[in-house]
Amino acid sequence: MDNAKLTELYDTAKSWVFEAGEIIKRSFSNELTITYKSHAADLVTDMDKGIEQFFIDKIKNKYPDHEILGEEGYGDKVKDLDGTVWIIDPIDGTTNFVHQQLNFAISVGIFHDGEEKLAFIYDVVRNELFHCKAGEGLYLNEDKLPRLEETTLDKSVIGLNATWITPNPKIDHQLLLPLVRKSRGTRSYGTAAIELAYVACGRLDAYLTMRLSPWDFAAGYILIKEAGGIISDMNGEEVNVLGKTSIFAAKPSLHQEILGFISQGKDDNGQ
Ligand code: 2AM
Ligand code: CA
Ligand code: CA
Ligand code: CA
Repeated sequence: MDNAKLTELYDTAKSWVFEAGEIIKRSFSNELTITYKSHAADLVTDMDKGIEQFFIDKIKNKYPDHEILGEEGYGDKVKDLDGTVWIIDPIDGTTNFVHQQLNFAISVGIFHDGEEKLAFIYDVVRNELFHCKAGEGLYLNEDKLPRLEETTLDKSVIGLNATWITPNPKIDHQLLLPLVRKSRGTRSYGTAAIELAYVACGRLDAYLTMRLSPWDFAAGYILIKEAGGIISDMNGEEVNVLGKTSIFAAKPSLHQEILGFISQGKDDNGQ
């Protein structure tokens, strides 16, 4: 894809993200239809579905050969990142959307022939759009943000869900205790997209989570790389963008420091 085409795609995608944001803002005065997916904490609203359908209609109309992977399943069965692929979470942080009407975002990541190209994470209520066109730096609205600098755990604020430091079936909950003890503090926003955007812009120094799907992290993955941060899975391995995975994003040297604690914890537990 040449630069002119990429710029056109960037401008178009950005305008649709803003348009979708307006639809969500207007919805606050209407009653929401809320249903459960797998369990009582796994909510979906008519707005999640409506916004995903909004993007699909726009994309299929203007770019019929593009593929779309969306959380609510109205897109395509995307098997690889050949061609142009949009990975969309229409509302990331649905529980917050329902309970707070705050701390949720639209997340759109666009890949072309396997390469990360464009990303948009739009905090609709705060009017904050975190975005990038690969190679041109990370932006918050109109402002270009500095690249991420190195830091140490004792000076860091870490995004972490409390679930992972209480006994749970997925990981040894002791593993992440050093982060809670040694960092300046932990935060949990309940929206992976915003937490990843916050790492990209430096509001968080790192973010760890155990199980996300492509739509939760695709745009954040692109933003963090563009900002000079490191994003991997919990073992420090390369992320499979089309798979379910743990996610560990951090400033460069901090990523290494935290990985040390994680592997040390695993050794201590004989894992
Ligand atoms: P969602 O709001 O789009 O579902 C905190 O719940 C974060 O984890 C959110 O980013 C949420 O995305 C994501 N998440 C992923 N799988 C989830 C699930 N099964 N239930 C609730 N949240 C989930
Ligand atoms: Ca969901
Ligand atoms: Ca999500
Ligand atoms: Ca969602």
